[in-house]
Amino acid sequence: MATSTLTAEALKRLGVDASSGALESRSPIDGALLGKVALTTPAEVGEAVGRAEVAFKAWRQVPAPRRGELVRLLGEELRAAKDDLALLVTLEAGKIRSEGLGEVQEMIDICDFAVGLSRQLYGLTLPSERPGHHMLERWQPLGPVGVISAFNFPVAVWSWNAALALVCGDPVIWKPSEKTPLTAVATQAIFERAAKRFGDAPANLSQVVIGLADVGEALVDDPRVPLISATGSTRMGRAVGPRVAARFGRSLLELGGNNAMIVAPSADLDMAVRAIAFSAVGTCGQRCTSLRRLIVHESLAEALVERLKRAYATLPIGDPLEADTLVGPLIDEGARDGFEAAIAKARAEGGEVVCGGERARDDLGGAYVTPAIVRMPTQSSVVAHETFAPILYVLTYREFDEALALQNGVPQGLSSCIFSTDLRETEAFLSAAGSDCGIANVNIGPSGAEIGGAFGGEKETGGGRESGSDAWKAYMRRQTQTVNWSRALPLAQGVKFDV
Ligand code: UN1
Repeated sequence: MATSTLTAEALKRLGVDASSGALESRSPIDGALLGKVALTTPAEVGEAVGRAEVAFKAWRQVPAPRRGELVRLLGEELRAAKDDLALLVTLEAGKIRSEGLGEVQEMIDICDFAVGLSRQLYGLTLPSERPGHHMLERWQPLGPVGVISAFNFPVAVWSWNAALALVCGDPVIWKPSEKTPLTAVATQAIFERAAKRFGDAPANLSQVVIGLADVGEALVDDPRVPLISATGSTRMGRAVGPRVAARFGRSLLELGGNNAMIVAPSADLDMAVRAIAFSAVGTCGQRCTSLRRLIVHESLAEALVERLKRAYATLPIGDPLEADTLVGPLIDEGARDGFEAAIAKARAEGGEVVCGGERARDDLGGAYVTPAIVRMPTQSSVVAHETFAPILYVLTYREFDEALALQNGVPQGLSSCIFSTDLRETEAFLSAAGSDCGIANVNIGPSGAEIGGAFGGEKETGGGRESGSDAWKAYMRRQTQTVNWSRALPLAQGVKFDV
């Protein structure tokens, strides 16, 4: 069935009208027009923030476990809508079906996590130095949260932010990628169903604003939005971070990754080959956690590259709606241009293209490519740069320290991993002097993280943490409280000030 028909039917089942508006959504699968949505103006962003402020004043007074109930209902609605929303993710972002379903599962998982969290927004009690006093540290709702998300996880990133923000007492204003507006509008409709079932939720707890950079800027510059959580390129983060800081706002940045795997002599190669294939070509190399650099012990390099070449030769590339496909399209022609430019640059820097690097499936009408493996003489500039496409650069090492230096020797710091069965190596990799990334894995690839851990990275990845662990603290304001229950007024540090 045509992508446009499938989209129309899924949108109808989800109760979404996407028939008019200035922004067209086109499928990366075949270029077909999927729907149209209205563009928000910067002035309308200001109005949305005003509505979020009103919602915040009411929502912050609702007990946190009750706020959790709204997120529980959101999780239920997502379960009911899982197939349709996942289908839209495939149609609009080009992910294979199983990855589209996985993305919606991440949304459900974070809702479950946040429901439990709504009873665990723990503060501290602290001993006071003064008699008859006690001190507390309490976490208070922060205010409207601006969420800026990318095309590659068009709905899950919103949910990592929204599920936490909502239990923390904060409304959310979401600017999705202009490449994936339909999945955003559909997610908003699902949220509204949950809010309706909840009953007395304030209006506008979740709002979507759609547009290009001017819409993002209006959100980023609004002093009524204390937190901007932005996912995208390092270039975008370089623009957003200083603007938010200039008004003393907080930002949570999830930017580029340039994730590596070290394959040591003791590695289980069967496992490594599978992990490499999933993390380097899954999502057509368009995860921020995608594997981009393979750092292989020189004794294994020939054999491993040979095995990978054989595995890559069997990859089914094509329409992600088809059950067997493992590699769908890149998001658009611009991404394919970037892929081809990187391959050319790699060659110019002395790289040997072992396989792939070509255009593929011109019959389908999307930007399909054959995933590439490129052996590089050194970690040159093309390798240090994140190209959002399936290119795996292969480097070799002799000593473990050399591998670690290569792994850490790029500007980005999101995810990393080692395949080794040598405890000394794996522990060194996980030690203070080991991987410098936000995520460090042993005997699994760099992508496909669970929601229970804090997700994010260091250096040019931006330093933010979303999702599990104590990432919720970014969505709250910390308040230190001191209470005097005595009949005297002793001053701290023994200061005397009698009047
Ligand atoms: C992203 O690519 O923006 O770890 C996030 C993973 C997913 C999240 C990726 N859970 O690959």
